[in-house]
Amino acid sequence: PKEIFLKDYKAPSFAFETLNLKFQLGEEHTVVTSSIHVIPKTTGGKSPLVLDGENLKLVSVKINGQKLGDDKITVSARHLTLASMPSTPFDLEIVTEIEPQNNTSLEGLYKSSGNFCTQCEAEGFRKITYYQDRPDVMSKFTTRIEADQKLYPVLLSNGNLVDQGKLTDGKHYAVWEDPFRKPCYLFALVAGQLLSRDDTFTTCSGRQVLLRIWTPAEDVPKTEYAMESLKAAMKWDEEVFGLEYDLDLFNIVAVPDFNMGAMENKSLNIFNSKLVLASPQTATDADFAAIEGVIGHEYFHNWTGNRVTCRDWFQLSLKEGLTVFRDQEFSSDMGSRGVKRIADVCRLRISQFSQDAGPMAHPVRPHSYIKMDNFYTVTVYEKGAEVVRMYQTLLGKAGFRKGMDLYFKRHDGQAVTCEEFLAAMFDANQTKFPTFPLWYSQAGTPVLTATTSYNAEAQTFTIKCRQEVPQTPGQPEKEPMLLPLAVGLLDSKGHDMSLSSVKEGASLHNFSNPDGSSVTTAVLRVDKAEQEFTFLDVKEKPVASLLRNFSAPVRLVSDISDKDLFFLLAHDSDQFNRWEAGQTLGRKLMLNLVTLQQKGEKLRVDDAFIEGLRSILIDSSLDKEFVAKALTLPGESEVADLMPIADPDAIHEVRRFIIKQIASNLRQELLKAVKTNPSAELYDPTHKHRAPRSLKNSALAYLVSLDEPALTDLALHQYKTASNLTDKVAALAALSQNPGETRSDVLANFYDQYKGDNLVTNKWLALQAMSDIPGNVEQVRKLLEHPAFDIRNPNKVYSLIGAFCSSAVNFHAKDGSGYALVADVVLQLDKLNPQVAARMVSPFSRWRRFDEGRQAAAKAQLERITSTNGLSDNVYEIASKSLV
Ligand code: B3K
Ligand code: ZN
Repeated sequence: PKEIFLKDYKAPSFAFETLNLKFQLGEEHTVVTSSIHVIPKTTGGKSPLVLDGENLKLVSVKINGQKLGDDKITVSARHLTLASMPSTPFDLEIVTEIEPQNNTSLEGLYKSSGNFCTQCEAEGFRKITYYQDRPDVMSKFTTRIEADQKLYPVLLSNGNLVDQGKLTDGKHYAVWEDPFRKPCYLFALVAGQLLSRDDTFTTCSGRQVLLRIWTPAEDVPKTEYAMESLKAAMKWDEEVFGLEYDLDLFNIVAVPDFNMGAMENKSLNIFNSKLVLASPQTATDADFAAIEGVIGHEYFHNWTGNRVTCRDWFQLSLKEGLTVFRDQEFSSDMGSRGVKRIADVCRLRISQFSQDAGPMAHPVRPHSYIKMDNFYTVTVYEKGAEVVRMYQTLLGKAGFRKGMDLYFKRHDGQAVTCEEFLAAMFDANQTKFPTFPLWYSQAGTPVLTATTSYNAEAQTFTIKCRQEVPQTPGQPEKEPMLLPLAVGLLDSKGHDMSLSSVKEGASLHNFSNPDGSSVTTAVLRVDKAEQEFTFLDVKEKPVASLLRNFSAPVRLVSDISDKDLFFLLAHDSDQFNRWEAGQTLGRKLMLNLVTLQQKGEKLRVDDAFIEGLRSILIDSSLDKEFVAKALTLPGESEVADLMPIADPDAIHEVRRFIIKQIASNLRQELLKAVKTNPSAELYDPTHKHRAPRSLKNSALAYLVSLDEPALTDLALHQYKTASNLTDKVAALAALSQNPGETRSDVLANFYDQYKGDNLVTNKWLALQAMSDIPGNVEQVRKLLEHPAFDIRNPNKVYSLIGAFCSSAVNFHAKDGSGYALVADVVLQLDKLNPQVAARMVSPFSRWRRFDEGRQAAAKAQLERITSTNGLSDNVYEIASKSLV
């Protein structure tokens, strides 16, 4: 397999000005005719034109209407090379044949439930026709689709419908024209039996946009929330970023077979059904929230990604980090900002920090790849979003907006790099942070160590900072980089002190808000390996709230005492840090108990910890969704990442033990939380209604962990009477913690009730797959044969195998049976869908973190994978890099 490097980037030597595509869709094969107006960029000499293409049958090539001689054409497995091309503009016509009905990779043109659809990002267009499949080749697309009218009544592509009509033999056609130049990864085509929910949106300049969400007829009623989310996203982007939609039509199509969540094709977004279809009885609060977020995300790409796109795939975070940041902000404004931040940081810490500490660690802008699909990662997306958030933290909201405005002013219609984004941000604010660009090139999570001291006489408070960026593959040495450290100081009553000034080296910085109000959170710029900041006029010994709102994606190590952590948990005005204080205490407690567990000693939970949680639980002034988050212990994998040798069994035992201790000590308060927060008869997914529901269901899970008949009955009652799927699944999840007859009965009952609905049965698969009950490996193996499972459908693979890997005790089963199970599936799946197969290899990548026995077992499976003949590049890249 060939590795591709950022440093080798070369601009294309042929521009493609216009592209006319004709699709003759058929059951046996589909004929694709591509007519390109080519503008050679190199002066003099007749250079060859090298086009990308995979699994295509070449029918003919014409230059300016003349058939090109065979001696000028070279076809290889990945390319079509056309020799001695004219040095003046010319028309190129290429005819190819493809078989979408046999395309199980779900990239390029394929069939899902009988309908034709496409997925071109990153490099799927080359499975449709020969082309310069790279984002810096932008062209004006016109697409003509011809198909059987009965089988495929709806024909869609990007842009505006400019012509349609009947053909002979029961066929019909449609012609779509996209006025905006775009790279081929944004091309889309859909043909099939679909109906739409229609609505309109009037933009800020008064233009009416027709909004259409397409699904099979029976699913149209389930698209209401997606439509509401779309309208909210369009309005939000106008209000927050001044960005208006630029066409008169916006289509979304939901398909059941899709590798990822969704795709932002220009004016024709294609979505995985699970991120469009929702009803109170078939989707949970989490599903509704995900729909809102992803509908927003894909819509926001219209500006950040489509109008301004990437020069090459190494720049992926230019559009993805930025668009994730935008969707996070959108969801924050729609719901609870604090809770959203907590959820995003959890995800970052659990998945991205772990990736950054392992063999697959790569910078936000990777230096190389074998398969680009493998780099749609939490690092590019979530850490990339943190990088964008840091610009905002450093420049302020208004400064950030100025930067965005300048970015669009300079680069609308262009394919650019991360440097251009950075330059727009800095130029718009007439500033420069010399070490900030390192966030794009250095992998690894910085460790920020903070030591604090108070000088009562001088009334100063000093924070000593040390930063270190750990080594990562290929990057043994790192430079210090700019970390924005947001700090607040609490007085003895727990109130924020007003901050007057801070001294750093020789420079003094006075704080003042533009509106004259006092500053209570200061953003320190940590950019040296060692650095000291001294706050002046600090009247009493404060408790420091460091890294407020998680102002930089770092591991913070501080000398803060448990007493101060409890104080922050009770008082911090920064919701994120209030939650984080509890998490820090939880992590410490779990690590301590794991040591005891490993020594076979008796476990005990401090009263202070329980009391801290009790006061949060009974504080009626708090957002109930926040309370639910604060009651949740750090995850097992988070704790595993902090241990020299991860011990999944001990961590699991300890976490279960603490949960039961909390449940038995807070029984009355938890019961009250369950009883006083019933769901309203009429389901409502908004934060106001979701918040009490999440608290009630967290409380229920705690209570059921005690495995007492009365408490189990409480959950059974909720299971039976629930009027929405959130409550039903929460009760089912709570009950399935405890092995036994009740568990099997409710699981069977649930399947019976929902077996007709794939999206709901996927939850049933996931719930069983991620279970920590002993010996679950065999159960998951059996589920592979269950009618609810289908290896060709990515959602089902994620639900069964993806979820299974999240149960540390079973995936990392001592006997290696969990590893063997996943490897079996990977090898079977690789022949069908390499992209999804590669995703299932990732959980292996942290194998060196475990004891020798597990290491040997995991390594053996990785070696078994890499030594398999005919392995895809996708799986090869992840497996072989994991072994290094
Ligand atoms: N841009 C797509 C990702 C497509 C990935 C293909 N391997 C979805 C998104 O981030 O919006
Ligand atoms: Zn995206």
